[in-house]
Amino acid sequence: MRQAALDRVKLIFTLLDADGTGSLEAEDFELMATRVVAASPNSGEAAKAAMLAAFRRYWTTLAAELDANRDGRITFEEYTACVLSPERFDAALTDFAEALAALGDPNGDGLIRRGLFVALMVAIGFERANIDALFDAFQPSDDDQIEVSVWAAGIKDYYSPDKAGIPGDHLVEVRG
Ligand SMILES: [Ca+2]
Ligand SMILES: [Ca+2]
Repeated sequence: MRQAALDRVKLIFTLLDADGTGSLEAEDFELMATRVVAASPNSGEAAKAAMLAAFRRYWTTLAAELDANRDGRITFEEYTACVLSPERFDAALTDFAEALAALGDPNGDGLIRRGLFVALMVAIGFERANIDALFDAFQPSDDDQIEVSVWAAGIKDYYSPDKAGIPGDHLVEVRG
């Protein structure tokens, strides 16, 4: 695996451990789903429900595939196995990426404003400077919006073990 992919996986594991226990449990995904949905108050109920469902599916998929010792929690060691066989998570990740991108587009015009993008990514736990760098890398329009499809694709790239030099790497950089 490429180092860039490993760095991305490390960061996302830390953020997914929303309650800070040091491992991933079902509660982490409930907590983060609540935070993320709360960051987009103008989104419709269907979009919010889809986001919640996507977080739950993400957890049940991870638990089914990665909880090697079946103790209801996923350690970092267990989690890193996900990057070795990304195809097993493809459906859940696609679901998650589309739900998150849709949440960022309350008026359904296919575009996401920087303000809501930042709010959602802060809710997940990323740093503001990294979020702005990522948004810029997605090449926003003159009125500072990006396409929903670009973001959804970017989320999937983030989890791809063979990708390096992608916009998502901006999330990992330590920025001052
Ligand atoms: Ca946890
Ligand atoms: Ca386990």
